[in-house]
Amino acid sequence: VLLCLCCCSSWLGGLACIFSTSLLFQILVRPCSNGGGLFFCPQSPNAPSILSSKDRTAYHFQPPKNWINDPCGPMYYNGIYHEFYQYNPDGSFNPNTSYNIVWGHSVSTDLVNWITLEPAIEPDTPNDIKGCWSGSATIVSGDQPVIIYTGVIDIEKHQVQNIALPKNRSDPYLREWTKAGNNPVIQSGVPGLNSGQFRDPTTGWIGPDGLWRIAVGAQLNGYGAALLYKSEDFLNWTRVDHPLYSSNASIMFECLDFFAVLPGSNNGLDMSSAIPNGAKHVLKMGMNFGEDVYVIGVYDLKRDAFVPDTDDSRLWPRIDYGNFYASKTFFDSKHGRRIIWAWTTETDSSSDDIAKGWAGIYSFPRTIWLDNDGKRLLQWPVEEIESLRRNEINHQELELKKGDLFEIKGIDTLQADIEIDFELTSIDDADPFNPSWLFDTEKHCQEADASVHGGIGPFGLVILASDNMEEHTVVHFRVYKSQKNYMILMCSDLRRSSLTPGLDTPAYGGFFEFDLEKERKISLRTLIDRSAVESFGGGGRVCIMARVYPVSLVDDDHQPHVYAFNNGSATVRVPHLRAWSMRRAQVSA
Ligand code: DQQ
Repeated sequence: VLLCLCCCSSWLGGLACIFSTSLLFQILVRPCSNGGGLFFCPQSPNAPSILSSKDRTAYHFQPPKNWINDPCGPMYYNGIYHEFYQYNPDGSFNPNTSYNIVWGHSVSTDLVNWITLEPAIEPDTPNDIKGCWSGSATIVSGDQPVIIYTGVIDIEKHQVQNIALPKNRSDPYLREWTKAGNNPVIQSGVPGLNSGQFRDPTTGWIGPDGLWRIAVGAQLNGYGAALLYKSEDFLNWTRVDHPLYSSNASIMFECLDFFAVLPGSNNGLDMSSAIPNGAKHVLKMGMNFGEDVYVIGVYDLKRDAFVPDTDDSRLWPRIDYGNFYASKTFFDSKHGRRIIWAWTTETDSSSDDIAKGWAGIYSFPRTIWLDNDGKRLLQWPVEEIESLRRNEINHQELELKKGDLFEIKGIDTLQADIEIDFELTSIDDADPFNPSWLFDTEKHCQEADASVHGGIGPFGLVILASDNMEEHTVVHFRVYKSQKNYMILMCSDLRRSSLTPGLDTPAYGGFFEFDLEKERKISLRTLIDRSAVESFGGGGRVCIMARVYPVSLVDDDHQPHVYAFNNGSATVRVPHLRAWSMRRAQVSA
């Protein structure tokens, strides 16, 4: 069904409905192109506030109320998944200056539905009196869960590392935690270390000498470092005299994560056991206080140091190119997989957050593994998400010519899971790739937005679109030919997502290399959850998490629209399009 679109009614002084889709993009873009965006329409001067209960997500994790930031210490223990999180018990504002952040605690049996418990760790000793900051959980000797976390000890925010243990291991939910008598187990006191930038200990791993190791993020001599510590019993720690890794790519590494992956396998590896030969290691670093970057490399056991495949930090990929920070992985021994999730902020104002009574969500838990070529991590929502699917709709063998839009109907377009494959009918029309785009992909997504015709692409999804297209979010691909291979650009362009002024609405973007000679299909999966839009491109090679607050959700009783589109010269086929409405998960009770 090729649709009728109504756009820019106020600007054109009347309702313009366009039935012919071949000229659709040209016509839409021309009268509205002064802003440079597809479907660009002038914004209403008095756009209403975003405040709407419709913005609260239905299946992305968040506690019933208040502010959250980093995920902390995720683990699977005795049949239960535990999620701890930086939580402000006092309200839905950033507690940065109130010094009262605690470890919130929720549990689940399926990573989809969650039960909220009382906070697990609160600032009540001199070793954490100004805040219990981020950290990790390790299951020691197969059955002893141990949390190691950062304590803030004064208003200058000096930091130390502390341990907490479950009070009663036979409580299935591990509700109560006791702080170790020998806290702090790690203090700063290292020459060149900034003790106000010394935090977020990793999950432990076992070295070839049978000793435990952890890394702590730090600023050492002005640069980012992963300080390395060793222990026999996980309680008493000594520093190794060189860092696991350090780099001038950032002045500090926050929320480090260090784990092994096996090329060619999507099974996870347990860092508490011996790592098989041939495994690669991944160091994930929170850089520049907002970007989760990873580097694949080798763990040199002799030197006890991580050696990245490339030191050129400009080439380090992001775990996710959108609103996604402080991510944490854990080994799920129930399914033998590694799981990752991260904090996604609100992008509205802090006064809106206070009025809403909540702020911050988590990306949906994703399985994470190494691509066959050993160069890239792949991520995909855990399969348990499928328990939320209902009302499947299915289309096959669609053809999208330049300018075509195809409306996806029959699902709840506010809460949906959409899987679509785009098959290229020819790859000869790919425009040449310019490697400098890699260094500012967001800029390239703005310049080459969905209204700019390319040889192959843009094609993708238009989602959360209002009736008249004044508001819409576009997730799209563009195909380029590089010297060696094909490079695919994926963008999640939020610039027209809401009429509300003052929101943060970037055009996020990331590139991935793809062998189109071998495989002509580029897949896109997008999870729509009210104000969350989480997309997985090329089978999870590029992921983009985003937040949007369309005004039409506030006032409108009817559903937003979702379309598949193509605006490139080459026709693309859609061999399969499947979409589902998504039930509400138990995440807020
Ligand atoms: N958030 C925590 C810190 C961490 C930062 C404090 C990253 O431990 O470095 O809430 O978002």
